[in-house]
Amino acid sequence: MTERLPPGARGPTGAGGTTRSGRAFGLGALLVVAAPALTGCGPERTMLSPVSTDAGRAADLWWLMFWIGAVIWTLVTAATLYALYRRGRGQQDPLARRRWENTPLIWGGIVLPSIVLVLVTGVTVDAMRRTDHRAGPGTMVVQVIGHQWWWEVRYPERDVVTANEVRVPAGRPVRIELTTADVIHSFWVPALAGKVDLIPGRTNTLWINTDRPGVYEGQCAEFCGLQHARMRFRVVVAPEPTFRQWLAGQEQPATEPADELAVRGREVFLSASCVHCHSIRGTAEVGASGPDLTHLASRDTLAAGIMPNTKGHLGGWIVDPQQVKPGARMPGSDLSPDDLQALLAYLGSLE
Ligand code: HEC
Ligand SMILES: [Cu+2]
Repeated sequence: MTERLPPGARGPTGAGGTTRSGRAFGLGALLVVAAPALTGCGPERTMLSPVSTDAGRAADLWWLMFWIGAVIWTLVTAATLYALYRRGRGQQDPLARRRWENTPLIWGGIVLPSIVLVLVTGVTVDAMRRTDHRAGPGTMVVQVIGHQWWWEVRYPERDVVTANEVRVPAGRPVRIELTTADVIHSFWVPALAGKVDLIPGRTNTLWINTDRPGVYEGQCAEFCGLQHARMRFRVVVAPEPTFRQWLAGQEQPATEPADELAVRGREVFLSASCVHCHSIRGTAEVGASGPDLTHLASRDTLAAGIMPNTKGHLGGWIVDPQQVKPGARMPGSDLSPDDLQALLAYLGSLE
């Protein structure tokens, strides 16, 4: 006789169990598919296409750990499936037999992890040692100072200050000296070098050494407050002559305004609040809490790499920075449209 269940009752493998595991599986699959998007790493900021020997070492480490992880994951999954298969067929769990009891524990729980951890630690320490270079005769020093939420960039050998763009010559070792004006930040240009923190009261160093000219995207990699995600920068690697030309230009004081509109723009700049926070060398050199604007027009981006340096974006930023970057340490302004146009003409002339 067949046993009948009352309507609505569930058998031992009832629908409840199936849908629950089905849902868990669906969620798992979704996470796997979404993972690359959730990391927030676009193709322009990946450490897997290195263009320097140092970044190559970091990428090699990444791949080593990836493959070790892949092998371990495969082994553990195979063992789990095997145990389930034995149980499903009503066989005794092989791991439960006395003779076996401690063997998998000793090998899988102690010996294997120890080998893996010692290996990975050794390889990592070696890579760290190799990327910590010594200053030589050709070394160039660039100081980078972190601010909420932008980067001050200084060339101490010349009297050059800029922001959010680190220009370096190709084929020469560059020592980046990292400090911070407020909280902890982290300097990360994945294609060029590892990641080093900017810590209050300390100077950390990071080396950039590549012979491949290009523009490499960087990002603050240590949560530092509201606009941490919009604290970007770029490293521009240029051939030596191009770099020298740029540096010589940056050394000059600000260009004198060439027409009446720009002259008026300079008046606006000097009479508005701007001078309390910004310097323009040769014009007003008091403000230091915001980026130096002496050669603003020579930069490609504005407000820590979040938008292109165009007249429209610049105007929008000056009128209402809080709209663009809420929390940014710059207040909005209530300039008249004429004053704003004059100011934009002046700032746009600061090549
Ligand atoms: C209270 C200080 C303060 C005042 C006043 C101020 N700024 Fe700023 N400004 C900042 C800070 C801080 C930043 C960096 C914001 C960021 O990227 O998060 C900034 C960024 C900028 C930038 C972008 C620079 C770059 O290289 O990305 C421009 C341009 C600028 N300010 C122009 C002005 C002008 C023009 C005025 C006057 C109307 C002004 N600022 C008033 C603090 C100030
Ligand atoms: Cu930061």
